[in-house]
Amino acid sequence: MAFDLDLIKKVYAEMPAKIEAARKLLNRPLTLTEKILYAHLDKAADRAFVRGEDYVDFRPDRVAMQDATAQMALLQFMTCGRDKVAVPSTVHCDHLIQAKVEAGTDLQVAVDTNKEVYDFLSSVSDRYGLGFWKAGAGIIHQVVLENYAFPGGMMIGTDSHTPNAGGLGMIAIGVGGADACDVMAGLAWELKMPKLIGVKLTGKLNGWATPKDIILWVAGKLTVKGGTGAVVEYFGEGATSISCTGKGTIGNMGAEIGATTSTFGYDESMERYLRATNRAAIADAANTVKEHLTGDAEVYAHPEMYFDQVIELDLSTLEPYINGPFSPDLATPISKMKEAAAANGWPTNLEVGLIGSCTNSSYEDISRAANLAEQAIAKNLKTKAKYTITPGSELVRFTIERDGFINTFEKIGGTVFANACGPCIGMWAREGAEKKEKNTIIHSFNRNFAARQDGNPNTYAFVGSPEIVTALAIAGDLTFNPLTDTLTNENGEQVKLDPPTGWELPIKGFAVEDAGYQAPAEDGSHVTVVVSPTSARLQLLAPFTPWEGTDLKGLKLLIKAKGKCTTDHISMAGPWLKFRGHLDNISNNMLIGATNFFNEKTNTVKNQLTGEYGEVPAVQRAYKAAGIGSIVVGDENYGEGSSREHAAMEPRHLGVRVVLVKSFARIHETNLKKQGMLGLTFADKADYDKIQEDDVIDVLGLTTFAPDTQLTIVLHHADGTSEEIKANHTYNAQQIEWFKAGSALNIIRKEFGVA
Ligand code: MIC
Ligand code: SF4
Repeated sequence: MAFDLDLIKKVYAEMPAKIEAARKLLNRPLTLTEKILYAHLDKAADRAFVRGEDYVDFRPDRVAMQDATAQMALLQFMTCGRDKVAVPSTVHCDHLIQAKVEAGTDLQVAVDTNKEVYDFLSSVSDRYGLGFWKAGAGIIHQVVLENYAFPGGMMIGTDSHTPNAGGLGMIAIGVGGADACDVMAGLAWELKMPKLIGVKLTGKLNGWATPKDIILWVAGKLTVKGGTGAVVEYFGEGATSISCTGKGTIGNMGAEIGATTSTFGYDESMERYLRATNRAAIADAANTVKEHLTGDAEVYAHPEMYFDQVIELDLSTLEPYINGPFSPDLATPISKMKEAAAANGWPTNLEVGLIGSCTNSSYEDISRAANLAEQAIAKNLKTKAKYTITPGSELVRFTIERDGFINTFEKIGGTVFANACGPCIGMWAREGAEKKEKNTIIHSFNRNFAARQDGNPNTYAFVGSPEIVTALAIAGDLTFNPLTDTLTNENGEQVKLDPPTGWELPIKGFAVEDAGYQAPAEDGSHVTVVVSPTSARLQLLAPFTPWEGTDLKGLKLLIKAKGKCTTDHISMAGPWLKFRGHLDNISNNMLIGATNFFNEKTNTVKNQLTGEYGEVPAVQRAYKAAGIGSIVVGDENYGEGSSREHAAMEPRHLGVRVVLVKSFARIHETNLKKQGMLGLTFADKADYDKIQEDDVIDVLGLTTFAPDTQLTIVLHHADGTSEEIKANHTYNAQQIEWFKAGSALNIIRKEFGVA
């Protein structure tokens, strides 16, 4: 069944005229990204937008949210006085399921322990007209790809890996909950017109190389910052030669280079996938506007004339990559792993191999991994490392069980976890992790920041394709190269694994008994949404206070964070996920993972009121109690990683006023703005070095706060001297209003007559 077919048909019906108008305006051939963006403008454009400069209002077709971010998004939505969501929206219960024993047991435990939150999400969905996917249905991005994504569409999702839907030719963008709230409330959604990176894929993957290796290679090339503010558009014969789900993997992990999103032109692989997932009607509709669902031929023939940056990759020569540890862009080709591990002292004994997640759990991925498992059995190899499988959806899980793959995995000692995020987001009760021993794991997920999977900062986590993860788990060795190396089997013979084979789509078709979907009530007005005032997990939101109308003076430095400070460092996941609906409680994890520049320690900062060192949230609460504002200073790409707006709401709630950094990751910067915070960057990055531990800081120029105008920062040092530095910002006129009102939501509430 295809959801929202009428909506999709409407998009396609209007598309040709809208694209024609854009073509006239730009007066040149168009990329796919431009076609989709210009076809989703809030108001018809009267000029071509400047990429990387102009803020533009869009009308996305739909919204998706996962349980860990939906709580905050919907708590915000509930305060803005709307009766029903304005565009089709869905909620997916996937992040709160802990992987411990195996799927069935773990799911039951999750259903019990998260009852209050699931009931809340289910009743809010019912009340306001959202589709609800129950715990066990699968991971948001896989479920969206299987049910909602469509070529040429535009969506936003409260999760940074929303670009997974680019695999089906969408512009799908990860955002914070406040952005989702705007769109669900029927408002336009603003984005800076992205720059365009073109990736030309030539040749064809062969042997052990997979779509995952394409994005691992791209991540190595562009780094975790390289895609910031840009959409990555893949094209070329190599792009059409890979499966739709393989494209999804590439789009998904584009989040790891900071890209706004990634996308691919509509092709036969997408048509096959749509038909296989019961959406022939969408494929038929897409076929009627085919030429609009891909970039113009002239663009792909001369990409350097139309993209801001072009990179080219010959898939025929691509070898598998392993990225990590601790960062997804540290790319090592498998043939160089032995050297790299020795040179860096990475522990090579592999303890666990984990496949699956939202990134890599398609039928194709699983069938190819199962082929390797079958080879291990046939060649009498004993699997040396532990091995786990996290299916991305019930549709995939049911089908792979029917086709015998789960049975094969179990024969090599594999454990199947629930269709959920599990180990990918620290929801992994890994035995012994608390001992914090140095050890190595490899997975086919997308992120490997320190402590992300099991809470142990000494776990060296590497990322590879499901095929490489499986081969390495069989070998139990990070430096095993299945392309060249042999293994000793149980008979003492040397055996070699053959390159994996599998099926793009199930020959017998997909099957499922209960996909886990719950449709909303036709009329939800009678549904009551309960939030207990004594709950530890849910808390109704009180609006943030507006700006006081003066410059900010006397701010205490809370922390000068050193080096990588991702949203995992600012608002840790794992055990803290349970507080995602309770702002005050989750604020107790604020910045506990960030390294204090002055003592190189985490979660130990100087309380300037007492001179003593304390935990970051506690010190900040002391400033709040004393009515003193504070400032957080950070390094490059601050807030990289996830979309969680808790990383912006916690400091806001606890009284941090300003975040001043060398550079921001896109979603986090927007989240700060939406919540009424000041997110600033050093005009001169070297000024980061001027910030001292006991600094008291003023921010001047706020009474004349205007776009493209610097603010002045005065540092009052403890020795009585002071110095002035300049800060840049990217606030436009509208965003300055958010700051003044105390948050973007305060403005919406006023517009809808709630405040
Ligand atoms: C992640 O992969 O880090 C998450 C958990 O999916 C996040 C969202 C969240 O923090 O809830 C993301 O990527 O946006
Ligand atoms: Fe879940 Fe991991 Fe995917 Fe995020 S990246 S949605 S935590 S599986």
